[in-house]
Amino acid sequence: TPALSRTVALIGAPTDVGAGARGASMGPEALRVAGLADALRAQGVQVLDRGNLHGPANPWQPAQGGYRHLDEVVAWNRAVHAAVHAELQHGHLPILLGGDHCLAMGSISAVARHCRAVGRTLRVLWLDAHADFNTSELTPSGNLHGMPVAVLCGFGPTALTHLGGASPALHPSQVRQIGIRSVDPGEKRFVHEQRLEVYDMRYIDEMGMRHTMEQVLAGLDDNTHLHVSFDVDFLDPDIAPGVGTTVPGGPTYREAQLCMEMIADTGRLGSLDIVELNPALDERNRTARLAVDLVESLFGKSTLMREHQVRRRG
Ligand code: 5AB
Ligand code: MN
Ligand code: MN
Ligand code: MN
Repeated sequence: TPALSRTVALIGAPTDVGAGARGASMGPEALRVAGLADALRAQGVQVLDRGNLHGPANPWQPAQGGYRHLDEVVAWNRAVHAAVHAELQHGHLPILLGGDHCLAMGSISAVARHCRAVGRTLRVLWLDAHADFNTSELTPSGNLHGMPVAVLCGFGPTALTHLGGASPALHPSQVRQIGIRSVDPGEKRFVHEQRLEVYDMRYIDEMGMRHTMEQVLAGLDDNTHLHVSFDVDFLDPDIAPGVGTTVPGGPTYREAQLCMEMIADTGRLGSLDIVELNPALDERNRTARLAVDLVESLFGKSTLMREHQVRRRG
């Protein structure tokens, strides 16, 4: 499978309105400073940096009716939805630079709308320590970054579930969750009830990342659009301290690389979110640099060497 030779559009969404800690709003610039655009160009991808979207400030208020900052989250996600949808219509591969993970409501609803229009099959890979499947009744925090998967599956306030017109944007069977290790009690029941396909850390420990990704990527075909929603807290906090909600026991550097490499090998990556990076909690931008390193693998960094080795072994 050749490296993806597509045009990528970087879209910054500098906000932390959906998060429980301040600082993810600095994520887009940290990723740029870490060299994201040049790293992608080195993989033979053409890069258009669209700059940053604009939206309301973070009012830092308590939850109302089970949601914190609902109006602000709606405003940001409308902007993200429009920007991501426009790039897809131009045939570009959008990369959303978050910002917190509530922004996946806007990006994935746009991807789902585009796939519906062009008759593509969408599969979403959710790389995260968390399931992000809370509702206003289940949430312990009211933070909307803990709810995007539920909202995309049709559970949430209408202004968010209908960002892309039709609702739900996704059926739970289109989602694969990888790296999960922190799920709230009510959220866990709901994950089971909706039959989300979860490859949690216990599964990865027992079966290995290679087998895990073989399951995650099984059944793809030439009509599949893969969306990767990469919450940086997916990674073990020893290698990725710059996130608001660290959970110990995540994938190692090599496990994360293999995960990205196996996605690259499919040649089906169509869109990407990089979210929850929190430079205020990072050490000299090292988590941002790691995220860039992993994105290089996601765009085929190891492919050439691998083809060479496979050929040599005969
Ligand atoms: B993230 C928690 N489940 O709902 C909640 O980082 C954490 O986008 C959510 O995965 C973490 O508040 C959201 C306790
Ligand atoms: Mn998340
Ligand atoms: Mn998370
Ligand atoms: Mn987080």
